[in-house]
Amino acid sequence: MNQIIFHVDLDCFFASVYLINHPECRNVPLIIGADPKKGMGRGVVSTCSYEAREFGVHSAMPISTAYRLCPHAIYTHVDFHRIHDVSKQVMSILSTYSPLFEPAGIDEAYLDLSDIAHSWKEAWNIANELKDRVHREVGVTCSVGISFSKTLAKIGSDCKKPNGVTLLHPDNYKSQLENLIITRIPGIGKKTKIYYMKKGFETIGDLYKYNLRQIGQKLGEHGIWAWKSAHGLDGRKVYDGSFERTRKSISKERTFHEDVTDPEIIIEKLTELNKRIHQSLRKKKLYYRTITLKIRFHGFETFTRSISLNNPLCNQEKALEKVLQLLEEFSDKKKPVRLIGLKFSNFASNRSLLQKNLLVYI
Ligand code: TTP
Ligand code: MG
Repeated sequence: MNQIIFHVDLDCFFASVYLINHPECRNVPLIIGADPKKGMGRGVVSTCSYEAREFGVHSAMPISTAYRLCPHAIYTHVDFHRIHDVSKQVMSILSTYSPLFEPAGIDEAYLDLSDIAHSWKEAWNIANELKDRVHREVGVTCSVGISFSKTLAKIGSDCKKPNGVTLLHPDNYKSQLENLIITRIPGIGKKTKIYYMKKGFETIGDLYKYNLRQIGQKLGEHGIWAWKSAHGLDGRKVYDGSFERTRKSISKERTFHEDVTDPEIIIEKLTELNKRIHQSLRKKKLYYRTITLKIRFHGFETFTRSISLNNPLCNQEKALEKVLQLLEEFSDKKKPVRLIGLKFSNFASNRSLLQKNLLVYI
């Protein structure tokens, strides 16, 4: 029997949170983000209601562009406090549907219903019940993708937004997805798209035209990954938070070709290491409580310094601040540096964070 996986994603989440307390703003364009300052504002759109999307407004767009497209919209700022609160309410409802529950961000989660739903029909009914319950109890809508892999469930949740349920089972997924643009596969972004377009692959259906061997010849390793993803063969399990017990730390270090005395170069390297480690931390959804800096001076004299955080964190900028504080402790050494390294450890999963009401949005 196939796995039965749900991907639940809240609709225009930050805007929906605002609408809970401002029902008078329903059914009109609503834009959440920076202050537009009559078109002169800086910053970006966080999200917007579906009514605003009809004017071409979208997340990450400069707020000045949004104002040009939709000057008559209601503009308001992000209320993180409320957003965390609503996210927590929704997640706690979702987690009652399966013990295999994985929050995947502030407004999305995966659920493994394989041992709970005994047919696609039953899964469909549960998804509709879940969606209605979230609406009834919290006042926001969500969309659900149901499928036999995480990737297809995620693609599915985006198919009938807002407030829709999409079922992609082994017999219908190809016909449902073949006309979608290839960027609907999570992991194929604007840059990778160009590679696929050049090779003549515009839609998900273009991947379905070939077998795996042919795809390997045409598109290489990346294409093989995309082909498998598009066929629901990603092999990813819904992760229930037990990862934190097996993974102890993530670290990276660099040895300089020549010993370095310029603090700018050391800071630049630490910034880069910090960025790269945070890319994997985000992917693995790991929140750390300890940051360690390692430094080796000319002559192999090696030191480590750690900082412990009160609350688990996964935030690149804040981590860099702490790393630079740790570096400061060596400022009187005045010796050439041979190696630097960073380690993030003492992890909490976002599941346990949710339980403790500490989810930090990154
Ligand atoms: P998304 O789920 O990507 O978007 P959404 O919920 O607003 O809309 P959709 O109905 O298409 O799912 O992101 C969740 C929230 O994250 C979003 O409401 C605001 C925030 N966000 C940003 O602040 N900046 C961004 O660039 C994106 C993509 C999201
Ligand atoms: Mg969303």
